[in-house]
Amino acid sequence: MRPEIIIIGAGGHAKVCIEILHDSGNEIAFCVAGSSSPEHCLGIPVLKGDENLLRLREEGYWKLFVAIGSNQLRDNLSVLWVEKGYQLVNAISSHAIVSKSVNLGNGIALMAGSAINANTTIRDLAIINTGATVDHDCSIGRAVHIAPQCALAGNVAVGDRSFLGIGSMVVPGVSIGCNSTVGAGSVVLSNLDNDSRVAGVPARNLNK
Ligand code: JB2
Repeated sequence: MRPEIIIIGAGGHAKVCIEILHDSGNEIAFCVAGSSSPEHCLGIPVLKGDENLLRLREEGYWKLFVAIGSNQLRDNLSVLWVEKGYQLVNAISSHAIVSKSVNLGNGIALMAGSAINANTTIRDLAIINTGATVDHDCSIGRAVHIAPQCALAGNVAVGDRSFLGIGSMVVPGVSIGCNSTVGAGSVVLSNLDNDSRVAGVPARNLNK
């Protein structure tokens, strides 16, 4: 079995995650990305086409990190390749502050300057991006992306695959449904249904 990590993606998100994984002592063998990708991503060779993931699995690689910002794509590709025998690893910056009572899934990215407080749950494939803060007793769903500098107060729940844009804020106790989008800089004061699209201060529904 090969201990080096395979990365899916070779774009901006991959660069950040590669540095975090390297800095925490991991070796990375290859990125696997689309046909228009560069030959290397931060010095890591890029293989083009997902058929390479099958071959690498047969060669004994089993550790996978899906470094793709799109929540839906990150979720879909993870399901597919975990079924083929890969296991998802976490990319947790040594500059993230994570309470010891936090419950973490797999395939998660916690960027530099993020802070996760007591008794919060972060489910598989979530991204807590640079400088974002998630206070106590929060629930962050599968394949959620909390963008840089967001601030979530205590007891906030964010449903699977939702995206909170850069610098948005959520007041205590609010629940955000699945597959929702909160625009950059918004302030969310009340619960949001699944598939919501909101923006502004206070955040207002854009679906209507
Ligand atoms: O089906 C796929 C596939 N689709 C796209 N299979 C594989 N193996 N790779 C795929 N990709 C790859 O994802 C593309 O070839 C490309 O290498 C990468 C997407 O790169 P991009 O730079 O467009 O986006 P990103 O996901 O790395 O970053 C976005 O999300 C981050 C969280 C950007 O919005 C960043 O600014 C943001 N920080």
